[in-house]
Amino acid sequence: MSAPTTNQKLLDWVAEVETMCTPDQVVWCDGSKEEYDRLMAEMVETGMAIKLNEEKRPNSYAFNSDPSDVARVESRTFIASVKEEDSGPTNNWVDPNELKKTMTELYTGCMKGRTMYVIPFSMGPIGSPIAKNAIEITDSPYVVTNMHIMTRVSTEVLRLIEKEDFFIPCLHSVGSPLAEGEKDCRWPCAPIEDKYIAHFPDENLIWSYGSGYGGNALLGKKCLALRIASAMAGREGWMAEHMLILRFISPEGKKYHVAAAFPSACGKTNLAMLQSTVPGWKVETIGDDIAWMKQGDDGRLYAINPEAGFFGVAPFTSKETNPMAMASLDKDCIYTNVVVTPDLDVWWEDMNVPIEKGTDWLNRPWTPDMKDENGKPLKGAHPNSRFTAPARNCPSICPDWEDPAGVPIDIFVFGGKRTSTVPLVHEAFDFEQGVFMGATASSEPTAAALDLGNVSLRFDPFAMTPFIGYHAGDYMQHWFDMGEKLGDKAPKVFYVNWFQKDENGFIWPGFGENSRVLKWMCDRVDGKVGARETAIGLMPEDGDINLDGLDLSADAWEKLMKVDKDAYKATVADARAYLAKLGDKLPAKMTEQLDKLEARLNA
Ligand code: GTP
Ligand code: SPV
Ligand code: MN
Repeated sequence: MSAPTTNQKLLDWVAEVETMCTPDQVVWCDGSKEEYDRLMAEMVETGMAIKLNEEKRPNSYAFNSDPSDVARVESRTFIASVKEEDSGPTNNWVDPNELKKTMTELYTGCMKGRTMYVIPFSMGPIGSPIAKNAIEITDSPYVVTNMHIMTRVSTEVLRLIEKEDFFIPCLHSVGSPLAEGEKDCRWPCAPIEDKYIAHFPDENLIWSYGSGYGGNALLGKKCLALRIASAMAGREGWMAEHMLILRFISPEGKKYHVAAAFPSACGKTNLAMLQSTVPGWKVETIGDDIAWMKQGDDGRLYAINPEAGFFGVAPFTSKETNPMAMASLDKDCIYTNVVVTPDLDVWWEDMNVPIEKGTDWLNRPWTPDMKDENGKPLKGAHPNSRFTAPARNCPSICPDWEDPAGVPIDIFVFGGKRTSTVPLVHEAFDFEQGVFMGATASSEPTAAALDLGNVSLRFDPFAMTPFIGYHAGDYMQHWFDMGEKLGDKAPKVFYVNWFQKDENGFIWPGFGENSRVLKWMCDRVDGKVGARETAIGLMPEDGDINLDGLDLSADAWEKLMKVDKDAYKATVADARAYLAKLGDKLPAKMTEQLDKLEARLNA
């Protein structure tokens, strides 16, 4: 196949990779439906993909991964900056030359027996001034089809690359060459010790080897749009954040824009697609995972979603909890590690749909009464099973979601999963305290990463711990600097926790009911309601969050709103120890905020 571009940089890079990886053939992708259908047909033919029931799930497919390749692996993720101090304590660092040497050995001959796909894609609307043009080279047709949904794959991107003579090179291989005549397996990948998710921020380069899983293999997402982009943003004065973006519209038609950062599997997709229970108020979805934000000419902060689809957590997604996500799954989707039913539909835990039997994510016959080795129900879908859905399928998608100018952010929200201590909602006294709240956010671990070990709680600054492409201290300072630039145009900052538990489970009903909390935030933005001062921040006055119709006792509400000073004092001590790891890159403003919080708690 002759190359459909004249850009010499790109031709040279593709030739170099081809020489190193020695694929059987090279295919340049164009993002067409014909290409998608052809690759899917090939994968169905080889048994990698299952074509789902055309009546129930038109144009949709299911995949099961290798049991070892189900999530991101933070221990195998590297920020290989030239200077070690540019990587920082939240990242694994290796000298870039050394890492390239190690990985070049792995890449040598790694595509034998496979096709090398060259994918031109844009993060953000093609041609928009905020968008980035990139090329992913991969030997995985699963990656190509997922990239079709998650990014804008198009030959138009090649034209822009020719014009600008710039692209972000992203190299991916599953790391599983085939011997002459060897039959491929269902999900090729390399053993954990050979997996590398590598970033070279000084040259905007991504090298990923050995994993086929989303966050490790769809390189436009976490690798480009967060790790490489956050490093660029830090240098250039904008922001690349692990945030959903939504528009909340009042009955009078006033629009409020919210960007919210929760760690992986902590509720971004759900909040982004929320069905408001506040009469007359409505949510429109703009993005569910990543926000790129720049200051506009009017001084405000404008956000775009660089993605084109949702790579969402399947378990717990149901018509009751997230009807907009369920509707997005009606057609044109890819499912990974879910249960496939005998009539070729999909199922997962807490979907609230009855099931008699199916094939589980490990490809075994499965029934819902089966137990694991501990006597607990044997899950049919992996806890980190995912759907890949086009954003255009979502009924709540905002008409302006692809506006290259973005939307002006009024409200930042931080949060995480905390079964105790952290109240339902509080507001920062000012932007600086808001940055402190984001920087000291914490959460209980989820199934979205493989190797977080047995920790019960981890600090997760801005929900970005696994995604900061540079030194976390410099990154925190960048947040303070943005605050200074934005001045009185900076968004108001809030912290939420939907996840407090008592003996009966979650205290707060969550999901659609979270709109009641969003409504309070909008009232605060408009100065319509006051707030009471507490040691940790501003909290709602009684009655300002409408609780009509909720099955919530006065006791339960008190628990949800309690500021447990002793527990917070312990957190301050933990935060000090955690932040000490940033050494002399810890912003002075962070220490100042810690001292102030401690003083308020002791007052
Ligand atoms: P990533 O895609 O990994 O970045 O995650 P995400 O933040 O988009 O997470 P998602 O919205 O998929 O949430 C994952 C989990 O949080 C699921 O188990 C949800 O059911 C649960 N969840 C989300 N919102 C709520 C809520 O308001 N209350 C409760 N109890 N659970 C929630
Ligand atoms: C996350 O883990 O935060 C995700 C899923 O959004 S993945 O893209 O696989 O990292
Ligand atoms: Mn995410």
